[in-house]
Amino acid sequence: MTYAMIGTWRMAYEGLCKGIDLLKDSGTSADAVETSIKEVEDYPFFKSVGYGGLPNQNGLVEMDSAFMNGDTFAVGAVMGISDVKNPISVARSLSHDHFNSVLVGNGATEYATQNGFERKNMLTERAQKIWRKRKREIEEKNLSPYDGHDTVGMVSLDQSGSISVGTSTSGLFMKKPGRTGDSALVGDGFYADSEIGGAAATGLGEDIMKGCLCYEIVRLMGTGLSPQDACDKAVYPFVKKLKERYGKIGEFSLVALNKEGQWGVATNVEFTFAVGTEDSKPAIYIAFPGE
Ligand code: SD4
Repeated sequence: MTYAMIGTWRMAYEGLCKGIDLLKDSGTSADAVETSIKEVEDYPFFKSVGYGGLPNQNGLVEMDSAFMNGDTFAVGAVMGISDVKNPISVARSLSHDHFNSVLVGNGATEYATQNGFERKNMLTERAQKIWRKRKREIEEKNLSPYDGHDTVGMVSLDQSGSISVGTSTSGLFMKKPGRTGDSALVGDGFYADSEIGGAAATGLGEDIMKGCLCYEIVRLMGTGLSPQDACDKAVYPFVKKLKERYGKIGEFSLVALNKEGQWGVATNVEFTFAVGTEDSKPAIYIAFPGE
């Protein structure tokens, strides 16, 4: 059996290389997802994930993360968790529970603390500086506060045919306390079914969730479409509909992988992503808005 992994944005690359190494050595897709996302969460210069992530309106870094096992459909997720080093590990741990597998705010942080997950002040000096500057600009120039957001999403296929997916983000910069997006919502920001494939999203969660886009991509792959055709068919007609009916639309990008290790992407903005497969070394690619 083959193995493969796809991740959103340039920031996914180093983590994805680690994930691919695991998969090559017969590691599980779940370990590949967790390891690769932890790498992104730990890197202090990515402004939208984990340590160094930009804070909310009140200056607090509130993070969303999710994990899904495509063999069992087990899902674990945290929303608005703070002061925890690796939200993805908390999400994966929660996926083992049938009850209480999605936790928000203080409850998520409390679970992490009680279960021995490493605590950490995730707000860096650099993130604080950017926050202060942005706050000034917003006040002086009367700008929209919401500027900048990215999620790392990883979809992984291992040699036993198992597919897992994970996401992690500090969400929309300057978001209101308690705001969440698509990244920890199953079917919206992520989905996996090992008999078919998996998908992950990045972009303006408020709009991604309107289309349940990750579920839709996996569903379409299940009808026999390639990951690229499924991405095209799920995303572009929805972009068109949303523009027509809602009037405006945020930026978003989706990645997909199927059980043969084939992949696809769809985006309405210039988008970098990383892919590694049994046949092609990990590399960074760029996609342009399609229709
Ligand atoms: C959210 N989807 O919170 C996330 C953020 C993101 O590119 O991915 N932005 O809405």
